[in-house]
Amino acid sequence: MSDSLDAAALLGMLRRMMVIRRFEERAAQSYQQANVGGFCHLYIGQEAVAVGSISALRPDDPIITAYRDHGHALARDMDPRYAMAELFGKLTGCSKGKGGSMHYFDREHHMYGGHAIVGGQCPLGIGIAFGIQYLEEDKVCVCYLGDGALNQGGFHESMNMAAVMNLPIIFALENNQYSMGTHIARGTAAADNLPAKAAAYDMRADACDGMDVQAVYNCFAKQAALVRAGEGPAFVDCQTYRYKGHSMSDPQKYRSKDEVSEQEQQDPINKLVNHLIDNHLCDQSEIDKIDKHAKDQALESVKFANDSPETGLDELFTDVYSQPYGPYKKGDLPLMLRERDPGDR
Ligand SMILES: Cc1ncc(C[n+]2csc(CCOP(=O)(O)OP(=O)(O)O)c2C)c(N)n1
Ligand SMILES: [Mg+2]
Repeated sequence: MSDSLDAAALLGMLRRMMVIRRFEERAAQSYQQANVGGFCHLYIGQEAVAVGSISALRPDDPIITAYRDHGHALARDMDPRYAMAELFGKLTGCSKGKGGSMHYFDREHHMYGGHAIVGGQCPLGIGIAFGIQYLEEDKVCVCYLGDGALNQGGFHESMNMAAVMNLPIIFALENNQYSMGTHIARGTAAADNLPAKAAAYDMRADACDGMDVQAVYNCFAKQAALVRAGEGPAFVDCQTYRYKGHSMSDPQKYRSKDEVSEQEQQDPINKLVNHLIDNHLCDQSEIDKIDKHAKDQALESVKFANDSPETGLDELFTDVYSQPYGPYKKGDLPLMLRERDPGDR
């Protein structure tokens, strides 16, 4: 680890990583207790990517990501209570309980989802970046994607347009080596030469150790400064690993326990803790305090989610269009949007 960040900044990043880790543990437990509906993809192991990169941005730089989105929302300081309530499908959730795990949104913190279609966030990301350019704002959009998205057409179209239009965007590859059960080497051409993906579009490529929060921070600080200076978009390969299954229902037959435990030796939270202690930047009691606070927040988020009201049917048609009935007149609504007589089945 390099040491360009001071103790306060590092402790801030540790706090965020611990909040994510403890939140995800409670999310897993809540899923097992059948309190979470739908899919649930945990971010455990990848915390340094969201925290390091988001710490290097300004609070109003927009971010957009795929369905493994809890970490990004929490790194952006979403209240864990609103994050947990979303998993529980409650009205107090960040998407009013209508999006679930894969569709976190937080307009206040410039977090634009949470998208379930692999690579689907890339065209949306360049749209956000185009908006920044068009309005001449001093912002950088970070669009996160998994290694599985490398093989999606939308990713390549977005890389092309970003390069052609010199858009203010960083494509942050969260290279956790697996796309569901498929290792990157099996499913992705040029897996050992990912800068080639950017070279095809004459785009700047960079890489960082995604298990080292400080390395991620430094890489994104550098790339964001270049984007702001008008040097064009970038592609960053963040080499990371997910410790849990693809989703909560993954028996993980495609990798050995030894592989996982070997990767656990690189744990991004332990790495930062060791760095802080070894360099006398803080003592163990301070670490314990941060962890205790993270655990309390996670527990509190579960209590809040449990106690929150269910999302009612009256919310079914809200937040779909910016106008109440979108392009339709109320009387012309298509069947699925029409107010139905409960007896009319
Ligand atoms: C277009 C599309 N194809 C397939 C799927 C099913 N699917 C969901 S997640 C996933 C794996 C994606 O892996 P990766 O992009 O590496 O992200 P990670 O889960 O590792 O974060 C697939 C194939 C989907 N959601 N969208
Ligand atoms: Mg992956």
